[in-house]
Amino acid sequence: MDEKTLQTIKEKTDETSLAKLQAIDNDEVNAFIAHAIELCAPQEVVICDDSPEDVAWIRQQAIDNKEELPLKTEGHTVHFDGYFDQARKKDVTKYLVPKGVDLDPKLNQVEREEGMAEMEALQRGAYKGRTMHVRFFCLGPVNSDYAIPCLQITDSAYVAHSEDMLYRVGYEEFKRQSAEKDDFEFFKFRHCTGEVDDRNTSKHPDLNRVYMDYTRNTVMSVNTQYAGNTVGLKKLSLRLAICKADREGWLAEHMFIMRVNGPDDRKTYLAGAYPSACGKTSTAMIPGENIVGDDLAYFRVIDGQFRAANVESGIFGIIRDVNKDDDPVIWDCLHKPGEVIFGNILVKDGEPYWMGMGQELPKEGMNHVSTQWHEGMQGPDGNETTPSHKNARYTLRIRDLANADPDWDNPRGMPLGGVIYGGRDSDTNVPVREAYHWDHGICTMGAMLESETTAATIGAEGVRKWNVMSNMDFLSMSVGKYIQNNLEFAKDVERPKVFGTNYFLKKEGKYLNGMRDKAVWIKWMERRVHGDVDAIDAGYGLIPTYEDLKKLFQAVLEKAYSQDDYVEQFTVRVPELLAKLDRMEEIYATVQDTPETMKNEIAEQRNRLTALQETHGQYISPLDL
Ligand code: SPV
Ligand code: MN
Repeated sequence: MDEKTLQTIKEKTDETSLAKLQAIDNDEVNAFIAHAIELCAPQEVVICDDSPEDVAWIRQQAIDNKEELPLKTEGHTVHFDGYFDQARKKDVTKYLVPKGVDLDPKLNQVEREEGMAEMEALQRGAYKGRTMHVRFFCLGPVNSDYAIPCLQITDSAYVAHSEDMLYRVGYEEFKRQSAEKDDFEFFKFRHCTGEVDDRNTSKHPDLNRVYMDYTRNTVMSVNTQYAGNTVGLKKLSLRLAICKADREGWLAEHMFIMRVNGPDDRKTYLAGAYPSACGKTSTAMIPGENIVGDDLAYFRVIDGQFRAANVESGIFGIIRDVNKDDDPVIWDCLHKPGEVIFGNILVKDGEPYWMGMGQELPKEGMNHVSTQWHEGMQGPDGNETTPSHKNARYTLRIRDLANADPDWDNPRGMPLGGVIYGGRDSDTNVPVREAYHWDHGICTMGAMLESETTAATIGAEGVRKWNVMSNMDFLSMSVGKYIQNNLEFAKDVERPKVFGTNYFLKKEGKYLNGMRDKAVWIKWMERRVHGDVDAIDAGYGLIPTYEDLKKLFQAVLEKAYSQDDYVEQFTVRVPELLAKLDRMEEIYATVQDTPETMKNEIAEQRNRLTALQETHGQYISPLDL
């Protein structure tokens, strides 16, 4: 370490902390820490390693400084974010781009020098009187091809504690990679809580900014507590990982990974991308199957196999509607002693409550609105408030879930049998379909993914939003290039089958499927991966036969599945399908670098559907195909 850097760090740390840094002995690490000290002016700097003592210390810090409040059940705490800081904010999340660079007109960007000046002004002196935590974590399994070491600087013990639950520790990984690799590369995050009120929430949510310096693998955020903006390894890292994957020829995806249990102990791994509120976590948590991860997946070719690893070691899940009957495994974890952080729920007498938990909620208590919330209370914006926020969350460790796949941490990841794209769609797609081949799936399922807004989102209900691979919010390159990368990935090896799901088909305002039916679709996909069952060509993909579904409904749900239900659910809705192609052609006409393959797949889909329309009409029963 050079003398100046050493002095800057030494002034704020004790010898134990300093020794930990010296053991890593990396100039870029030291420079990032020294710069944070100079910029943010902390009272002290604490550097943690992977030891259980350091991990426990951080957890206690979060409680001592009241970022987390203990609940009645041992190990449970609650954390509150400010009223205006309950989710990721797209308008203040921007890429810092070098002069003259345009990543894509669809992405939020600011010229690097300008954005950096704004960010540094907001972060200057932000750690005054506070402790700067320096933490080392790892995205993906340590000591694996997937591993990306990450350096997190934050003055929030809640952020550091959340990262202990959601990610693998990475101090030893830093030491190893720094010593072994000439081209050692890591991600860096600097988060500043900013000025806070007596509830530890931002006084200046309007000055919340999240800026990605993708050319330097760095993300900075300020004036926010919400984990989606502060926990560097979550969505901040996904944006950097998409860039890195582009440089290195692999894929970083916004997907769950699950193990589906087939006949004779067969284990089949599926990954799935679903926009918010489309059943992503509940699919990964289907009873009888096993979860690997619920949010971030890296795809790589290893030893000639298409494999995927869970980037995380925990779940930051939506708690709304988690109830005993539909989510018994999560419910159990949220009620037994053990480490859980609840976020933005309602607390009464030390017990957590949330909307949709299947029991009556107290009419008053402590929540994100007030320490003395009561029913009918208005928020600072004059809107009526709810007992828990619609985006209220829980944070827990995968290993604490009874259905965790014992292999979830495998450094080689999992061989993928299938990739699923699922959206919320009331009138177009059948509940489950299979692509003809990889390119067809990537283009017509992944790149054409749409989801309808729900009552829970701001604005009109039922508006379709285009969301490429459910990764639109995190793309750090042009849309066309990202699709092209997907098309080209793993060209020389056997690729997974691609499926499209839709749990939200409606007739006259009523859902055509029950919550549990997805357990059947998942089993059908598993059978298709191994060629156990036949499928019918529906012009825009392959759909199940009635006989196969009837058997699976009986076996999985002990439910009699009628032929009428099948016909209704699996009717090919040609006008809606063609309208979707029209929408997509319109959208992709505005994407400058739409791959030729994409244009061809859309055109071929249109040809197949119009040909079907001529012979079979507008609404085609699967029995007539
Ligand atoms: C999502 O919104 O996709 C999440 C939660 O997984 S957040 O951390 O906000 O990204
Ligand atoms: Mn997510």
